[in-house]
Amino acid sequence: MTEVTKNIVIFGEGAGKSSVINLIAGKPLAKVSSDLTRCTLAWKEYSLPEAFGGSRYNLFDTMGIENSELELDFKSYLAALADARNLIKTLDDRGGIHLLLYCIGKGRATATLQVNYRLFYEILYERKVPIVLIITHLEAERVMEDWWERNRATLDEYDIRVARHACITTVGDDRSKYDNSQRTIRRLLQDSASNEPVKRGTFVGGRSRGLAASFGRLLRTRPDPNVRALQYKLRDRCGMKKNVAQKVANRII
Ligand SMILES: Nc1nc2c(ncn2[C@@H]2O[C@H](COP(=O)(O)OP(=O)(O)OP(=O)(O)O)[C@@H](O)[C@H]2O)c(=O)[nH]1
Ligand SMILES: [Mg+2]
Repeated sequence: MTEVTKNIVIFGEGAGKSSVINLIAGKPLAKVSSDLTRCTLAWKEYSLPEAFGGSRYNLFDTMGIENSELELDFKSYLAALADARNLIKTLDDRGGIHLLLYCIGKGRATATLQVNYRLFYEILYERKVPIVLIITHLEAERVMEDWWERNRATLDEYDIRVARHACITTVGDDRSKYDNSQRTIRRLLQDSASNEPVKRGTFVGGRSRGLAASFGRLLRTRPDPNVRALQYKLRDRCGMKKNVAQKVANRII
């Protein structure tokens, strides 16, 4: 029987995305940040050396998405979103995606988590792809799963709904927690990745946008209604200010 290959995208702030890839692979494939500088500068693909659960896996590491309105940070925020959009298009051309991993750190659940969840899952991926939550940095917990018990009510309040979750550590100091984390996350991939690849499909406005937008620019008419609809969504669902939503919409349309 031929094995299917599943495409898994991992996103989130700099909370350990690359480390999670290495944990799943069981070897250091992806470069991990060693200081405060951002490490992953554009999406990158890693093919897992071993198949499990009857599938092979391609993991797509993405740029961290720290949102800040400081100009320099805002530029890299926009770059991260443009890169995420580019990955979706690439995967559409390659057949689609099977699972989204939202990777967060052990801190308390906050409103930023909600914004990023909505931005990626709801707006960029249009809720079409299964999503799971990975919580890292939990090695100091006696029982790592306790994080979930403490935070699940807050996640519910923020309306962050995921098919499954994994409370883990990616560091190997405590061998049994590390092994446990690896087993948990591999099982998660196996159980949560969709059987069929999902295509994100045409972006808001799709092909027709090109022509309409060019004419719009030529005639200096009002902006494309699809761009305006997206700006509205970004303001309404992600709480962005008007000028921020305009810039973001132009990067992800
Ligand atoms: N203690 C602890 N440290 C971790 C864990 N996971 C990641 N780290 C550390 O957190 C830092 C960031 O990890 P990365 O894997 O580079 O995070 P990232 O999300 O890929 O970061 P960017 O690519 O910059 O967005 C590194 O110093 C890691 O060693 C964990 O479970 N526990
Ligand atoms: Mg990284």
